[in-house]
Amino acid sequence: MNASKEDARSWLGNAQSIAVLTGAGVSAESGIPTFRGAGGLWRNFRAEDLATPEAFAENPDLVREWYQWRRAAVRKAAPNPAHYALAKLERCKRGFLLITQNVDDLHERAGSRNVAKLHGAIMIDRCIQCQREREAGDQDNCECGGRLRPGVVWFGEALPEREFLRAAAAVEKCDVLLVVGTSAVVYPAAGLIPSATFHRAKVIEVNLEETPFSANVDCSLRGLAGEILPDLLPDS
Ligand code: BV8
Ligand code: ZN
Repeated sequence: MNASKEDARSWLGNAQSIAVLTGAGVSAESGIPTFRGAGGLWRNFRAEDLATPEAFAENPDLVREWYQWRRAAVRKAAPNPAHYALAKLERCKRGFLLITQNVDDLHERAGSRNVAKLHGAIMIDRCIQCQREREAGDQDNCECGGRLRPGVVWFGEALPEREFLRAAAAVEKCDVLLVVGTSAVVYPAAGLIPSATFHRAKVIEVNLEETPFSANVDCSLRGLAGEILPDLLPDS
């Protein structure tokens, strides 16, 4: 049963605790290319080909160039109405966690505070030798001589345990899970969606297209996150 936007708005208004799961679609209207959408390709490479330890070991310069290209897009980007709506929703709810698969910093720049970053942060560099982290810049090597890699989780790498446990716990106890702008194909992040349903939360999905979970969620809204989210906010 696909409930209406009005139902979704009242579920959010009545909820004691809300969890949100966002993907690249929430940053698309800020001009940041998504992974699998039309604009997501870079020189015909797929994210799965470059966002791996193997690709970095084989061709660190190419992988680094891809991240520098993406960082430039993040620096140029500004949060859009979807980011601001989620920051506003957090302020009017006692129980709230924003779980993001995104590695950009637009949620934080829009004012979101309680954020679980499942896949790390692109604006951070980490030394593969001494593990020291720093703001991403132009240098390729650490003072210790080790190569710098982006502070993100690559395919085949484990998610930061603390972040994932926070996300899983929030999803188990939330009244509503709001899923925004994700193709829901990357695990274990996507597994949070059926977990919410299993724990009897209402699940609302906002996406331009159908996802593997569209038929199972309680309310699947088609359209731009930047337009739908501000309209979903309970009148606070
Ligand atoms: C792990 C960081 C184990 C890097 C990313 C087979 C089956 C199941 C799983 C697997 C499998 N084979 C391998 C796996 C595991 C693998 C996986 O899930 N692969 C997938 C591809 C099948 N997962 C992993 O490897 C994870 N690790 O499992 O480790 C382990 C355990 C212990 C010890 C060792 C190992 C790690 C996954 C994390 C990978 N890193 N990113 C970087 O960014 O460079 S994932 C990458 O995809 C991004 O983080 C992104 O967020 C994520 C998901 O993509 P989306 O955000 O959904 O973006 P996408 O473009 O796909 O979709 C955008 C959506 O928005 C679309 O639906 C579109 O319609 C919509 N949209 C667009 N514009 C708008 C919009 N909606 C609304 N408004 C708009 N304006
Ligand atoms: Zn170092």
